[in-house]
Amino acid sequence: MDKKIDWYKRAVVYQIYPLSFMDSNGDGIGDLQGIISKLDYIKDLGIDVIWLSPVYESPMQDNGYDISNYQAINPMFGSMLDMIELIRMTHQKGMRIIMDLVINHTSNQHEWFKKAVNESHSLYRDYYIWSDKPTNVDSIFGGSAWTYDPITKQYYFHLFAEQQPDLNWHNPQLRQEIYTMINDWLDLGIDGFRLDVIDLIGKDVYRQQFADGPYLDQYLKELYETCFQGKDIMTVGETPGISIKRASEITDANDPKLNMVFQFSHIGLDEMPGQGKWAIKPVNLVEMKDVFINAQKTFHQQGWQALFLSNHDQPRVVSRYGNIAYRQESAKMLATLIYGMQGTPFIYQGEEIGMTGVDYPIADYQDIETLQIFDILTAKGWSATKIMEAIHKKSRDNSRTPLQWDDTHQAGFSTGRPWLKVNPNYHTVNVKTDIENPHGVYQYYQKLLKLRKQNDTFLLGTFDIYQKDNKQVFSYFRKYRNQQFLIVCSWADSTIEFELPTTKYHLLLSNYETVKTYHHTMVCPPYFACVMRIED
Ligand code: TEU
Ligand code: CA
Repeated sequence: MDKKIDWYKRAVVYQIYPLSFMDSNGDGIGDLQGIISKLDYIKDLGIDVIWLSPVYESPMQDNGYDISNYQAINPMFGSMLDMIELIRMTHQKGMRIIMDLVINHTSNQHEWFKKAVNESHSLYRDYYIWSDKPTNVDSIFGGSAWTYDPITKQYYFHLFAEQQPDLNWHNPQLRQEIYTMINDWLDLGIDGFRLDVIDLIGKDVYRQQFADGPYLDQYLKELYETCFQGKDIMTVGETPGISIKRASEITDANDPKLNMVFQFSHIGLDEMPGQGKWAIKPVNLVEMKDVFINAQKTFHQQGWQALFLSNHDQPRVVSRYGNIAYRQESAKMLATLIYGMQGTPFIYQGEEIGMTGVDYPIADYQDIETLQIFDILTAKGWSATKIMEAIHKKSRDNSRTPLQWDDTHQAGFSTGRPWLKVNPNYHTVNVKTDIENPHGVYQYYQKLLKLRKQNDTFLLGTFDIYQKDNKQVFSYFRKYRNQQFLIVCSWADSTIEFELPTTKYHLLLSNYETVKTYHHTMVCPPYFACVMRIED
């Protein structure tokens, strides 16, 4: 094994959404002590790093992505002592922990914003973005990006909810305050950060340049030099609005800014082009291959990326790309597809047991984006049926339902009433049932992650698509030195035949117990996946 490779490239990351992970005190809300009680479960999966979604003080309009105090822990999650204990315990188990850093915006309850709105002449006024007249820009959650402040009689800018005013990164004093805060967390023992919508900080609002704005490289460089340089940490930027090429430049180790990014080009493939996330279309597998070919080839040359299909903003993968009639098969197939590629694997809580999405009535949803879009689409004249169909498919609450630990009261998540309804399928889909099952999803993840760790080909190898025009099978080679793997992933819901490039291979892993082949032909049952080593 090549020892010189940075640890963050070899690492496997597990994302925890604290609200929904594990409730230790029966108030229906997941918390830090709940996480501490489940560290062995995470470690046993094969995890090296935990990414903790925000636990800072927050009015929770956007579940913590609206921070009112960067230096305090939200009491609903626990105390600063609990946080210190979580860091210590994570380290004790041989893992690291990174925090979410939301610095494109704050909550409107942050002291800076409160001072900024109460007084036009406050020093803090310039920490935010103001205008006498709103421009014609929509926020990402829908509706205008400008909200009127009746006290100072100007509009403030927000790319997300109106309770999330955007920070003015052009103000050097604001930048210094943020850097100090980041360094304080690093001093406390945090191993790095996931940087929320970091591609937005270089924006020029008046020239209508938002993602990948003209100041992005400059501010990222300054952030790197002031906070990250020379430290043994991991930084991963969320960059939904950036091209693959730019994402690879930003993560180029020869001009370091961030270790890696979440690049989003594969995420919008079930959307009608240009019509936003709620106008849905079926995924075209060949189109998806094109996107991954481009990303894999670009990052092979320069930079580094996170491998992900899901997170707390995205629907559950089984419901989105797989098939709940083949729940375990498709969960494993999708894992094989994405974690066979080059990059650092990110697993979102619940993916490792094949959790699925939900289809609640609107009254059961909690997500601010979902509730806002319900009103907006209603006003646009969409029928209730069409709106609910879109919400069932795409609402962020799909992935935010409590983690299903067992088949007891509230899926073992809480002794009380959870903040968001538990998915009713917890009687069959839960951690306890899954981990005990040798054919469960969890044990497959363990094997897949182990295979990755044992073979540098997954880490360093080239990526070459096989049978690009095949509309049902996503298959690719990974090659490094004299080793060559072929990954085969069927998206078909029936049994199909697939022509292999050779008859000389050794099967390393599959989501079906028996694999039938004759000559060059492999018989692929629904959602079949395998990893094979090519022997010639
Ligand atoms: O998300 C940013 C983002 O642009 C999207 O993922 C967006 O939330 C999604 O497309 C809407 O459907 C980050 C966080 O991950 C998200 O939870 C926050 O709401 C958002 O930033 C604001 O902080
Ligand atoms: Ca709790």
